[in-house]
Amino acid sequence: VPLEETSLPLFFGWFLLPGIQDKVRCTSMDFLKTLDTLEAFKKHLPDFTVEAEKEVDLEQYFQANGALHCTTKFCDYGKAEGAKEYADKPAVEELYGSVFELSLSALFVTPRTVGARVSLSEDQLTLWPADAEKEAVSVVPAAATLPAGSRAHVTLGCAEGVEPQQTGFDLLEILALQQEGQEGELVEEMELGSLAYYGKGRWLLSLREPVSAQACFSSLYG
Ligand code: 2AM
Repeated sequence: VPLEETSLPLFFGWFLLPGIQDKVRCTSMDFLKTLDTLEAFKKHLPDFTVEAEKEVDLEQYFQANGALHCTTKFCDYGKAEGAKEYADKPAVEELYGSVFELSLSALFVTPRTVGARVSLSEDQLTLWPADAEKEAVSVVPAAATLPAGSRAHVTLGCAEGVEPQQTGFDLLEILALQQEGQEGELVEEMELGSLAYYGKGRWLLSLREPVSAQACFSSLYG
């Protein structure tokens, strides 16, 4: 059945294949387990949570949600702006069901979310909606000046009461700071890569070796 004859999904995106989902979850858990024991993290704990006296168990703090994926277009069953236009894009129709290699290049943690940055290739950018970054400007003004694909991420967990789309905003905020020339405070060289602090509880681990994740371009009706 051609896509235009079916109703529109909740969202389109790349869904990580099962084996790699486990690997990414483990990497994320290892990172969280290490991060909350670091002196630097403890030093900045008041930026992370208002309960400054307490320790934070990051593995408990974030709740995992469903199958790991990188959203391309949130369609809300057709109610979202540009949903039909996206579904009708030739690239979307042609590549639906194909498996891609996503490159997860960094992990980031904020008081709201934990996620993985996805660095999209030229081919993968053909599936990226042109307005994805601009849609975020009411939350992250500098998003308008960031390159297409900057918002691409895999949500690994959200703090209680936080909506998943927050992960992309948190990533854009960090990338906007980098674009302004703030390199972050280099905190430590970890086994996984270098960890930098961007203030306000925002942490970025640039992976020494990006994780290559096989993912199927598809959609979720939910
Ligand atoms: P996420 O991509 O940051 O994880 C279902 O809710 C999926 O669509 C989630 O993966 C979620 O966030 C994403 N999502 C929800 N609302 C969105 C929105 N308004 N814009 C973009 N993505 C959204």
